[in-house]
Amino acid sequence: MTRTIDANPYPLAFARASTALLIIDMQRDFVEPGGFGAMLGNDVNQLRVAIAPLQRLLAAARAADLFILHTREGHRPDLSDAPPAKLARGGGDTGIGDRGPMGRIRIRGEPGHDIIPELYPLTGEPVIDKPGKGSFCQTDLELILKNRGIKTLIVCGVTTEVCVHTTVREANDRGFECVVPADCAASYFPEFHEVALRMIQAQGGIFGWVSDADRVIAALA
Ligand code: TIU
Repeated sequence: MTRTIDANPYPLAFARASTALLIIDMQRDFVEPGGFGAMLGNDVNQLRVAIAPLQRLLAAARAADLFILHTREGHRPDLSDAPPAKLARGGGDTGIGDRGPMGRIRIRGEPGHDIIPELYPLTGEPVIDKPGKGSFCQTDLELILKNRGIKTLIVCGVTTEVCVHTTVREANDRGFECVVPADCAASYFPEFHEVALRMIQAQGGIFGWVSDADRVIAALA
């Protein structure tokens, strides 16, 4: 059955069986007070506003039997999958692989790398571990989505202008239709969040759609 999500710049047609909810990098080190993001001086409250709408959307997606996937940005403990250019980036004293406030920074298995308890994956919801900002780069995400017959992605998480944007761009070029519920994504920089969402929907939806949790939930019901 074809449904529509009320979205900008125009309604997005979708079917529940071919739609997935993709939640990007809701990891403790980005989102929690006392994590690495906060240590760098970022205001994590700018990201935490997305948690409650995302909890509502996640519950609705589970109730609608949508395919749900989660991503985490991070690396192997030996850093063999971390590009030297990424390791050098930032210029600070503490970076990827170093000891941070919640274990080694961006390392799989460390507390700060894990997904926040409010949005923790259930058994059967794939978790994609990605070494980059985009969720398709050097992961099996595309294979998993194609195997499930997924055509439409509801993309949420943090941060809007970095990992959410990169993922939506990658997905669009691979033929997926992406909608970002504005209140289910967030940035440390509110102006970047706003402009990132405007960029997606400009020019007739140049690489996607923008909606919000309430409108997506209504469409799933
Ligand atoms: N997940 C994600 O967006 N990774 C980042 O590094 N984002 C920043 O905004 N730093």
